[in-house]
Amino acid sequence: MSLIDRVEVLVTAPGRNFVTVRLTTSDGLTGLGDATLNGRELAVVAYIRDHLGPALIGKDPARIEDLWQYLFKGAYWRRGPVTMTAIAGIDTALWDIKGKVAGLPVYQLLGGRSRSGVMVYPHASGETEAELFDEIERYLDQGYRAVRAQCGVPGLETAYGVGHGGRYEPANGKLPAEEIWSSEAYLDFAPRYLRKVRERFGFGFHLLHDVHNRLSPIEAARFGKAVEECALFWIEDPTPAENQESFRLIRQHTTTPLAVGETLTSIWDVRQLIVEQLIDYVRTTVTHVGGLTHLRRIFDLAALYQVRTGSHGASDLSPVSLAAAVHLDLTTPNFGIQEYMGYPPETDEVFHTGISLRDGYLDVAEEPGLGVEYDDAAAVRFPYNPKYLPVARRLDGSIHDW
Ligand code: KDG
Ligand code: MG
Repeated sequence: MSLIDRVEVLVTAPGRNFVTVRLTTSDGLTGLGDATLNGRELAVVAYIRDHLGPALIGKDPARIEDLWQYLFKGAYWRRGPVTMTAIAGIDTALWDIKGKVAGLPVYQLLGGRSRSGVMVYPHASGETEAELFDEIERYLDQGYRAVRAQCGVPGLETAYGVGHGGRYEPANGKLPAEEIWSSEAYLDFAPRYLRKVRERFGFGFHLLHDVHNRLSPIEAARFGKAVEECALFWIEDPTPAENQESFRLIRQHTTTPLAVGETLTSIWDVRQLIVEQLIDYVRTTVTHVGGLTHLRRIFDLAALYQVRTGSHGASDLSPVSLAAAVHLDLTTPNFGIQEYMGYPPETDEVFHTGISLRDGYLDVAEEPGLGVEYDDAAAVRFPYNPKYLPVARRLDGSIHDW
């Protein structure tokens, strides 16, 4: 019988930091999983290297479900981003191995295709409206069917989601940078530029917007109402979701669809949002909810309540994460949309994938497993580069949700 022989945690920074789990079996098969937690990478590395990894040696890699329960339920200390990201790296690598053993792509193991491609949305952003409009135009010209729009807010030097001269990358400081936030300025400006986007480009594509937890429930309700005429695909993270019941208030006031989940790490964190139909899209991602084993459970719960999926897919999730997401998206009946920012060329030097993009839809190559190769020789050329996400302060200097 083939057993888990080796557990490696690989850290590389080809464009940005990524943590990758590589499992090797006694008959020489390898599986990859993404375990990147932006700005907290080494906490996950230590958790796998010092705690989970040693317990996996000699275990049967075919028993994915039992290993998941062993790492989650068996651990006593459970949930939370570090734990769930570590479990995700291992779980995803086990699915990769199972696919290789079966000689089948992972989406076949999950039930086969429900669709021919995975609709994605890229990020259009600008410090000014003119820059934002240029980016939207560029994406629409490339055939994307959905675009997320974020614009700098006049009077605020930085705004969430806006790149400064290039790709948007929020993790940018050796220590957390401090950004200034004003909900009043944002609430005044954002509905106006979103309306202009529709006036200029029409309604023939899906328009998305990320509020990034910046509003209170009643402010979010007002925002949702103010943008109803824009027919948004969703507003994302309108308010922090620790108080899941606070979404009732937003729901009572607006028909703008709501999406939540990128920082939530288990089915328990989204249970109420789903079963009370307080959201329309659940955005949990394979890398931060314990891997495919747990994510598909969340998606199945969501299906019972007409909640669709829209997994987080920022470029601080590695191509291994994207591949796993696309395999699951292909099979999920209640799939909605997948976030996709693409990667810089350095990232593609380390992670070789057969993922293709056509007419705004992603697909995977028909390789066994996840279809991703990790290039060790390239990876060592990009050593770990510690970076933090910023913090946000209100105009009076007090800390706000970032
Ligand atoms: O690591 C944090 C980023 O992934 C996050 O800020 C990006 O909100 C985000 C998104 O929707 O892509
Ligand atoms: Mg977001």
